[in-house]
Amino acid sequence: MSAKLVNIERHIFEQQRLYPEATGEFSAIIRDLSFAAKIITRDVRKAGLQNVLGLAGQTNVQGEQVAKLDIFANDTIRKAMDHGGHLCCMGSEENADIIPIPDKYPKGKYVLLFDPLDGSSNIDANVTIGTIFSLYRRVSGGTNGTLEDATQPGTEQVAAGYILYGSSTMFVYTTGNGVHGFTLAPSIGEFLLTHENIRIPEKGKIYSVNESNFIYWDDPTRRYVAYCKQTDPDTERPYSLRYVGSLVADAHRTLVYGGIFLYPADTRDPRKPKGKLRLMYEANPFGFIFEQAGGMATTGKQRILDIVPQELHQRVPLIIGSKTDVERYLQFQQEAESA
Ligand code: P6P
Repeated sequence: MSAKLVNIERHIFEQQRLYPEATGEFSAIIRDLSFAAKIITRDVRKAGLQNVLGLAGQTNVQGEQVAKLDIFANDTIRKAMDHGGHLCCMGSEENADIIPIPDKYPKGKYVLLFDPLDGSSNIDANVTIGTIFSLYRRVSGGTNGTLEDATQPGTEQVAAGYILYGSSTMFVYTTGNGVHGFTLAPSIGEFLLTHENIRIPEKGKIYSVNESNFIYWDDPTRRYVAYCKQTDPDTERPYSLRYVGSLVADAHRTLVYGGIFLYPADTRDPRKPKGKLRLMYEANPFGFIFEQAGGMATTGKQRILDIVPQELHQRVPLIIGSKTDVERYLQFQQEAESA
């Protein structure tokens, strides 16, 4: 018997029924995001043909300068999301300030934060890249959204997800009722449910970190990574190291296979033990997703979702993964604190 065909619209509509107070706005927002994902997929898939087809970053056949793919993705999401009447403002990795909703369009009660094309530096190597998004209810009054709406703690998220432009295009999201994955069927242009209620394995055998930063890590992180290389008493095998250098690829593999991904604090500046990754549109959405899938997300000192943001583009250390693996990392941090 063939699996039931559930597209993303049907799934979010059925999810909607779990929230009596929901007004169908989630459905519209996720639907508009999936529309943007299909458009970005089309151009990401042609990226390698720039010189032949005169696409992204070159002049096209009409001699027009075509935007680089990450700018194209940013513009695509803004145009797909700005007129539906569901958002009061947006925040993007590509824009220094919050993005207002044009006066000609109605304003809504949600705020969308996104990284339009994370890992885009990998495009020329044909490496998997992705879009990451996070959705909040507005907290400010008035018509237009404010910076206060776009800098809420991750615990306030009402939805989060990512689009993975890999061997296939996947749309993965949570609204707080599990994590669900959809795969784009190009022949019909629909995202079909392929990974219902994704659960991360309790413990994995893969650690994922850029080891070239070893000299910048704090001592507990160094000792934890050294531990991953020791023979594991349960499996007599050390962990395997996998690192793509594209957050959506590394995070998705960690979610599906289990293990741990780390982008630790850089201790060169002890006054600001920051990492490289951004809180509002990288760490928080993945924090929500990993906790919903039974995993954990921490800075090493604090639960990611509890962080009270100080600014829109704030960077934080990010450690996400299987509960057992992240807890083992935290043991190294706690031992150091109590030493
Ligand atoms: P590094 C890509 O540039 C990115 O922003 C994330 O997608 C990725 O996880 C990280 O940077 C990789 O950084 O320093 O290891 O190259």
